[in-house]
Amino acid sequence: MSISSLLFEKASQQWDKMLSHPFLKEVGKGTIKREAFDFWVAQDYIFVREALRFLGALELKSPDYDISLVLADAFGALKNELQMFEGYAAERGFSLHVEPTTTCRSYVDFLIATALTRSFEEAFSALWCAEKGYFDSWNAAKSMATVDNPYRRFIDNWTSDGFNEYVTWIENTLNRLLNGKPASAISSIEETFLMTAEYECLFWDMAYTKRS
Ligand code: MP5
Repeated sequence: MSISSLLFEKASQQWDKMLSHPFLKEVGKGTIKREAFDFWVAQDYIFVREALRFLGALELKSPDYDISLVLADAFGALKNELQMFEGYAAERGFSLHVEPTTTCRSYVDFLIATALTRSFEEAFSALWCAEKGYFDSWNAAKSMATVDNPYRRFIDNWTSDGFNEYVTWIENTLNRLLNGKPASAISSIEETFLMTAEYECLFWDMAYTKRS
């Protein structure tokens, strides 16, 4: 069994919780309360800004040039996402300059600490979890969405062919890097992957309840 399948199997409970989350259902149906959606926008804006640092730490530890180049493109994708959030907030007339919730702060601190203090592979598994989590989550919302869904730009962003390719590349690269590693190296990667999946669930809970 590939490492990615193993990780995915271990996190099946978190994945089920994530994909059946009422936030995503209501985004898909277009019935989510605007305040809850806007709350998520402001918090995810903070997440993506901090993700630049996480990616920077990964880039610094990149084991080869091919990986470095793909990560370099990912910075551009983050910049486009930040502009998407800024455009939406400007249209809706709310400020993105808010304090991070405890969940948001803890999640980004966890990712950055992982990238700085653990192996590249371990931090890369957290990246895969976060990106795969968003790809699957937004596809779950998409499966319920009509063409006139008000959140279409967000749905399209994380369900695009380009994003799918990026997520698949992370998965294949992770499998390549971990092929033949001893079980002891895999166990801490499993822990990090599971913790990231937990944080993904908590992030949806936080947005839905508009609480820390
Ligand atoms: C992502 C995100 C996806 N924007 N927010 C959370 C809470 N998890 C994952 O990352 P990216 O870099 O926006 O594709």
